[in-house]
Amino acid sequence: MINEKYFDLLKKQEEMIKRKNEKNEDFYNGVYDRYKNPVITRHHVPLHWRFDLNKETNPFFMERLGINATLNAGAIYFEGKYYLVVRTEGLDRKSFFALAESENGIDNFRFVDKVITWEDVDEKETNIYDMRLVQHEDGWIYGIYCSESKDPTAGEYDTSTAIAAAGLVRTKDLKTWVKLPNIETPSPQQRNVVIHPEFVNGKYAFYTRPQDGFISTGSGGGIAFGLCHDILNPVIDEEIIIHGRKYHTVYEVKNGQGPAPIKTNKGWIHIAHGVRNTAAGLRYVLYTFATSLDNPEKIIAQPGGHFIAPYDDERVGDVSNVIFSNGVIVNEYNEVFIYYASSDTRVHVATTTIDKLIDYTFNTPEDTYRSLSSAEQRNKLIEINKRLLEQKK
Ligand code: M1P
Repeated sequence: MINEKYFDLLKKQEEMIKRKNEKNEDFYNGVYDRYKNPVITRHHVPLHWRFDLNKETNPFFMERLGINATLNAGAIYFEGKYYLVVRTEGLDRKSFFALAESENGIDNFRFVDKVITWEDVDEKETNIYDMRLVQHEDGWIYGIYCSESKDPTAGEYDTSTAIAAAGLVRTKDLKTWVKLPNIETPSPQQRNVVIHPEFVNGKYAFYTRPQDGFISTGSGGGIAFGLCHDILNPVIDEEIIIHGRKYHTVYEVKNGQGPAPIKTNKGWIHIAHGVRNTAAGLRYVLYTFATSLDNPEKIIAQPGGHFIAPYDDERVGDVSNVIFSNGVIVNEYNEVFIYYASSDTRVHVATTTIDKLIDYTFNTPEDTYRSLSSAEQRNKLIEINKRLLEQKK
């Protein structure tokens, strides 16, 4: 017998899921639109994934397996629908992947079927998260995620030092997932690894993020590029930093490739996250840069400053002051859907177009790296505008 409370909650949840998402008209920067509601929150997770519906075994209708957060979602446009592989975190801190679909990419996202699993080949793997979903030209859809385990060399009383590795799976239908070996790189720690959608010199190409520590970059850091010839035995022998950390930028402390780069006629446009330290802890923002079409490791444009930063309510959550993106979709109309999580808690969308993304990435002035040079950069803009405004008088 199903508890009646289930039907009450289901009705409320349906109303919330079916709610139309509208552009947030209070926000304007000409680059992208923000929306009033997040596209996925923990309240979107189906009730039967959380509650035991049976009145006899759950007389108080308690949530047996609650959800803490839904965040960092991989994204793909597949057979005309917008899919997210959402990092879904239970109350036990363990993240898992869950597929959600929508017809328009902006609202009505619904979790599909049941939680994604694959062959469990590594019993030391403790946590999995932040999948990048990439349709590769070899015909497979690859998912690269962070596979985290306890550092076996941690001292007896150290219960938190961990090792991050790049887990690899692939699928053709988003239903059946094949586990491949983790990607080996020279770095002892590896998160934010992304496969490039095309072969480069006949090889699989990857963006990596070498680090010495699980959290701290140490001597590592920066977005690196590396090649591998065999995806079934994925070994990247060399990681070359293509976009490093730099003093007094939004990526001073660390950075990482977001989703796979977007191919445009001007170059590959990358959306990455950059991290700096503040008195209130780390601040994560998104920034963009472009690399050459012929040579995706060569930077050809890098606008200064952040592209998306925490805004209003986005600032607060489990890990406040964080914007993180590992999913973007470009549809057949060259509309761009950037899925980003705020404060490690919920997923939002920002929409723009390929033309706007190109204009932003290639025409936004670069960081001058010094205050007075930045002031001059701004004064130039003011002078040009003043002349224009005077002509209008
Ligand atoms: O808490 C903010 C983010 O921290 C990590 O990012 P990075 O890999 O750059 O250190 C990740 O754990 C990410 O999931 C998280 O959103």
